[in-house]
Amino acid sequence: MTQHIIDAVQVEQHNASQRATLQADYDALGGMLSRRGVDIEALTAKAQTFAVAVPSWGVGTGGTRFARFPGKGEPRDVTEKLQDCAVIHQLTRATPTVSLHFPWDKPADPQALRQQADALGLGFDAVNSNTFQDQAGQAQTYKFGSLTATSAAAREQAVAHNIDCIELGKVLGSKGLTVWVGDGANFPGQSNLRGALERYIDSARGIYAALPADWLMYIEHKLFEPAFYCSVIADWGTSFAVAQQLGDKAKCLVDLGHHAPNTNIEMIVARLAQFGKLGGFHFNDSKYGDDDLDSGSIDPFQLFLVFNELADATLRNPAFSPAYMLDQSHNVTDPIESLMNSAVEVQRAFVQASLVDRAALAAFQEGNDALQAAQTLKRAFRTDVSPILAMARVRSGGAADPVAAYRASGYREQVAVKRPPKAGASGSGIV
Ligand code: PSV
Ligand code: MN
Repeated sequence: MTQHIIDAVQVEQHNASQRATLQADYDALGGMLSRRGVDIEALTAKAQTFAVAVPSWGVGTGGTRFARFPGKGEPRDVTEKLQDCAVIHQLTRATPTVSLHFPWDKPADPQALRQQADALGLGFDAVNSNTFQDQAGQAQTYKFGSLTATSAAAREQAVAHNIDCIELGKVLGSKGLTVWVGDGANFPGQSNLRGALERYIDSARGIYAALPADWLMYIEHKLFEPAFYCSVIADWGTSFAVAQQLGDKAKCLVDLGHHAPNTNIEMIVARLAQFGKLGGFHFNDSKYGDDDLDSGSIDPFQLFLVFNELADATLRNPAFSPAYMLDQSHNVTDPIESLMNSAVEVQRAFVQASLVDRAALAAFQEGNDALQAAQTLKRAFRTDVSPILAMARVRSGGAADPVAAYRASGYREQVAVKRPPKAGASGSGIV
């Protein structure tokens, strides 16, 4: 029996207050879709299957390199992070798993953490390693790189940390490891470009060898930051080459903020899917760089186009199932609200992409009717599927309007009392 953090009666009362309006909107949309030959019930059932993992680090207030402005009642440890994640899932019914980051989330007792997650109705998605920071007492520094460091001892330490993450993940029931390194150079000539990648592949082989048979290793690329001249794993081509070198269990992870401005991300998605190397996503949105803004807040059409490619890939191979995760930083909003909204925005793109008339699109493409092909996508994108999303949530036991239900619950005020800020927690910025 799942333990609910928000009183289920309160959620039910909230839903009752929305029921009549929601039903009217749902029926109107159903009528409109049926004239297009689309069954709203099938779409709602599909929406109910959607799931995206919540990043444990997303429930705390983020920050920039300049400052961090802590929020009230921030979770102070991994158990409190799980409670916040459970609220997000309880109200959206779209986030059944949590992606942990080690050593930030290293539990004193991994079994006990798994039991807590079970009780809250949560599971664990891919675990993330962190070799982009030094930890207190660490023997080797990552100042000049981790998996690609010129120092063999630093590389060995980084490999060992990734293997520790796998071991912890096994106890937690995770099935994947996401590897992102900040390694690179700030000056031309600082690093031998080929040598650094050779060291990366060599280190990554050591991690890959420790992967259980049913695990995947997700290689995450990022154009720049913290290395501002060149990053070792800077683009999807490098990520793809590395994944090819490592083997079938290595796949590429696409973080939507990790590309040059104006990059055609949906094409990267199509390419990786075509060659069987698309492992998963870190969803967020971006205006200028790796902004980690809320999913769908800047360019919802791009998110839709990504899902349009995923829908195409799924039609070609029904077994195709990349891992969906959010990776965001919330500086001016309540992180729980931002994560709920973001999960819904990703789910919205998933449902809208299912509305694309694929036979018509294929015919327009075949006939080189560019205008009608584009309109076919736009027709799906312009359809407001909000009533489908709300109905899916209500039917799955969530809230018609997650943010309204959350605010009415008073959760943030309650945890603000229970979770006084840690002394010295603070001020300093993180990227
Ligand atoms: C790096 O910018 C990144 O996208 C990686 O996924 C990290 O693990 C995460 O952000 C948190 O810093
Ligand atoms: Mn990421």
